[in-house]
Amino acid sequence: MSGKKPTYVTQPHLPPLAEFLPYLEQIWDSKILTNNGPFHQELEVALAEYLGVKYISLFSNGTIALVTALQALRISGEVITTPYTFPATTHSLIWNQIRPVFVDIDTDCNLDPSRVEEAITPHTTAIMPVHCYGQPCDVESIQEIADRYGLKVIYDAAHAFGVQHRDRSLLSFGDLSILSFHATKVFTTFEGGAIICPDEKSKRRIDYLKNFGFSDEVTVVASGINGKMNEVSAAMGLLQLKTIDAVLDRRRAIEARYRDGLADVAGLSFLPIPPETVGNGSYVPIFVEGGASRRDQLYEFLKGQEIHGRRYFYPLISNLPMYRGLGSAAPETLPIANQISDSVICLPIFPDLSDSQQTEIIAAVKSFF
Ligand code: T4K
Repeated sequence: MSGKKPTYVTQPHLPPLAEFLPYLEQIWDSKILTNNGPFHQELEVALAEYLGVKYISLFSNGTIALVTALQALRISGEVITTPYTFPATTHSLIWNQIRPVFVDIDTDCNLDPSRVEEAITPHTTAIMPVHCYGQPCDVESIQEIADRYGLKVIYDAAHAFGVQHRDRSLLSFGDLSILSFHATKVFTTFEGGAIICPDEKSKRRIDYLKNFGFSDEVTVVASGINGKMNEVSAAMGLLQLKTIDAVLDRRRAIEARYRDGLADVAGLSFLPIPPETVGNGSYVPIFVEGGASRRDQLYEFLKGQEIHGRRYFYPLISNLPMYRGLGSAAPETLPIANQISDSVICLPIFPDLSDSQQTEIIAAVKSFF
């Protein structure tokens, strides 16, 4: 231990506690703690407006939102998805008795649409891509394939809060998109998530599904789950929304400074900046040449200086014990995902990261190389 204060890959941006207390007082006064309470209703409206989407259904976390999105569209059989993600994406399929079919990613870390068609079988019902690090998937190509084969598209947009693509919300593409509001995310409600719905009818079904299937006090229309967001989380969301523009600006500025400060380092690269996109600075992945052992050396070197990057996403999901037996999980069929997973480190990025902390991180990475 160096005695130095650790810098983690991320950290929530918390408002002053005094600003949260009036919300808590309201909750204490009303004694409404959950079940579509007033803050929950207010946050759904405010978020839909802020994000520029039609309807939102709030959830207790992003994983239950994914599980419910698949239920809502009655997805079954096989779903084409990316191996380069957090376990929640793939696990949500298993929790619905759906077989994941892995397709390789492109160098942008997102599902490669040119590889999707060859993975379609008579059992395929949907495509579930991830906007990895908030970088837009090739939404047009994916939709074109889905339309041609009659498939649904569910985006795991856990990282994509506030991202604009071609002058519209990235969350408005596909049939449904899900968000995560976990403590480590750009916008947090402690734990939380959401499904972005294109119309009132799909929101209504999703609202039933997240509340055990109740459509009214005595009618249960589906075998739903408990996916509701509580009032304390919803209040946190309302408070977070007040500063979200400044938070996104700060994150984008930090990302730009990393790109600038490390631009000339040989043996290290960044993702290309996606065209026609306003990003959210949610993650800053760097890719280290020389294979996993070289990447791990950098990871340990930084850790020794209390700089705790994270290897998002390593190990690759298709190499995990519960998935590696699938035909589509063979490493030979997923060369880019395996290579990127062995080379990635996400650097610390969060609004309260100071310039001097970032200067130290940049200097540490440079000194390694
Ligand atoms: N789909 C995708 C593509 C996802 O990335 C995720 C979640 C999901 C779906 C599922 O959404 P949720 O069901 O989680 O809403 C973290 C998060 O737990 C997870 O939400 C996130 N993706 C994933 C990328 O990162 P870990 O295991 O790396 O978290 P942890 O606890 O190691 O935290 C990382 C660092 O953040 C810590 O070193 C310190 C800091 N931290 C963490 C927490 C929990 C804080 O400063 N405060 C905190 O409260 O998974």
